[in-house]
Amino acid sequence: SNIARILMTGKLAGTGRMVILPVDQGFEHGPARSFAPNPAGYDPHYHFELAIEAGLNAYAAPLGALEASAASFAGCIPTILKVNHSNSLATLKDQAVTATVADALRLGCSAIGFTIYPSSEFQFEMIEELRELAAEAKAAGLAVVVWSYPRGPMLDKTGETALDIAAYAAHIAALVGAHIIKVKPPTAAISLDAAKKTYSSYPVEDDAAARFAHIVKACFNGRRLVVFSGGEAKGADSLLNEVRAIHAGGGNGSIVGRNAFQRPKEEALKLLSDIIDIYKSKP
Ligand code: FBP
Repeated sequence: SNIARILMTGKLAGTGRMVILPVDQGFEHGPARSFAPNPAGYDPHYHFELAIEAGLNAYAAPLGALEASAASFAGCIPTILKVNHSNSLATLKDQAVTATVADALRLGCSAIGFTIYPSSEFQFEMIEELRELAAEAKAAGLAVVVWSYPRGPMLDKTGETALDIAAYAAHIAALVGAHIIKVKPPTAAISLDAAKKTYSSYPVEDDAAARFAHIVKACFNGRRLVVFSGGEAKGADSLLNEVRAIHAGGGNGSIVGRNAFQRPKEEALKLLSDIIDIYKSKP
C-alpha cells in the first residue's frame, strides 16, 4: 500500500518511524519569509534533492511545486500532494482546495495532504471537503495525511497548542479517517481563559514525553500514525530534544520544514541525520 511505501522508504525504512519534509511555507507564509534564509529553497528541485539525500520517508508540497519537479524526480521518493492551502494575505482562518486526487495520481503521489483548522468558523466546511477528498483518495489507493491545527477566534497562540486542544484536534483527524496525523508539538499550559471554559478537563502536563504520549493515545492509542511538526527555525539542540521526547512518548516521527530547508544544505543534512538516529535508537 502507499502507507507501506512511505514507511519502507529512506533511512528509517521498516522502523515504523518516519521523517517527512514539508515545503508549503511559500504558500502559507510567503516566498521571502520562507526561502530568503537559504535562497536555494526558491527552487523546488532543491527540496526533492534534500529529502532524497537525507534519506527521508516522503516529501510534501503543493501542486505547482510537484509539477515543476515531477519530470526530474518521479519515483525517487514518495510524495504527498498538499491539496489545500491558506496564505498570509488572508485574515480568515480557512484554506482553499488547490488540487485534486486526479492530480495526485497523475503526479504519482503516495498520499494527499489536507489541513483542517478545528475551532475556525470554517471548520465544518473544511472537514466536509476532507471527507470527500479522503474518500476519493482511499478509493484510488492513496494514503491520507491530515494536518490538524486548532485555530480560530476562541484560541490565541497558547491555546492552539494546549495539550487537550491539540489532542482533541488529533482525535478529530483520526475520526475523519486520516492514516497519518500531523499536529504541532503540544504545550503544557491551558492558559487561555476562553479555552479553559470549553476545555477544562485535562490536567496540565509538564513532561514533554508524557504530552506526546497523550497525543498518541488520542490517535487511537497508536493505531494511527502521528507526526509532529518542527515549527520555526530554532537551535539544533532544542529540536533534537523535542525529537527525543516524541520518540520517548511513542510518536511516529517528525515533519520538519523550516528547520531543514532554511539551513544551509550540509547543516540541514547533519540535523536530519541526527533526527533519524534518534528515531532509530531504542526509545
Ligand atoms: P514547519 O516544520 O516549517 O513548521 O512546517 C510544518 C507546517 O505544517 C507546514 O507544512 C506549514 O506550511 C506550516 O507548518 C504552517 O504553519 P502555520 O499554520 O503555523 O503558519
